Amino acid sequence: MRITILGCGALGQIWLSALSRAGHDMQGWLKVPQPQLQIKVFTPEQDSFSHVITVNDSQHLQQCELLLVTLKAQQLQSGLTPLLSSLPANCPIVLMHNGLGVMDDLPALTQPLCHAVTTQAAYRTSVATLHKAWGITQLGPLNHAAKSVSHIADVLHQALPDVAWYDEIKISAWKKLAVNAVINPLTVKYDCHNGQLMSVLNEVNTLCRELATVMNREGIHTDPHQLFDDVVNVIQNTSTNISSMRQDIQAHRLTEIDYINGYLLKRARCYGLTLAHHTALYQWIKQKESEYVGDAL
Ligand code: KPL
Repeated sequence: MRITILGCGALGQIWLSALSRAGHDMQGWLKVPQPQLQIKVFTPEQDSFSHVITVNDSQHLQQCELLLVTLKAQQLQSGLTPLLSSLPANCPIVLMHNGLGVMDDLPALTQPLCHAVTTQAAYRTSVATLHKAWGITQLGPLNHAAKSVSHIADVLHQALPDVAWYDEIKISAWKKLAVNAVINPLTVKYDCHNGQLMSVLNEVNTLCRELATVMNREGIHTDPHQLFDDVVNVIQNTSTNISSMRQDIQAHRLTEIDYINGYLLKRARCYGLTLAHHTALYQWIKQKESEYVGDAL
């Protein structure tokens, strides 16, 4: 299959490597074009794979059969919009990012549009990309045209398992948003690894209660105790992680806060709810971002 990956950071590179090894005709799409992309990826078992990947080939894009977008939510509009007119009208687009609400930023699309929610963990060092831990990926439709492209889940599953198709991807996306809305900003507030949040479980509990009120209004049946247990599980299972938001703050990049806690607060307002603790966390992160926002734009 002819596949383009837009966004060649750590997550994009583990997919580039896995899909190349599965025999697909791959290219990467970069904001700043370069002749080719050399990548080296270590699997969780420490096997290493090196690839030289074609970059920004517009002919490849015009014949593309899948566009996998691993840009962060805040980069999507400016990254994806310029590619749409070259992309075949029936080419499925898979958006793989944290958070919700990007549809509000995008123009109307003819292409089938899917959302992928993943727990695959990867990060980059100066010399290689490390696929830190195997995760699962849930894929589902964001528009009507995408209801007939569930075979994409099999293509992705053969390269980097586990991948499964979910017609109700909104449920998976909200559950992931809930985890990110608690862990990510708290690790910035306390400048700590995920595992150190075990010492602020009262705060975790309060944030989960606020989340559950909005999720239930959204039709995602959520028990605050269950949500708390789920978040604590992720804190324990990713205890040595530096959350993606903390990494963004450390690198003076814009964070995904508007698509995580910001989206939650937007939905809460629709139901006349005010979430005092999520509002305070949101403002905390926006304040941090504003200290370097000139460099990040
Ligand atoms: O998804 C994550 C992130 O950092 O964005 C968690 C689950 C919090 C793991 O670090």
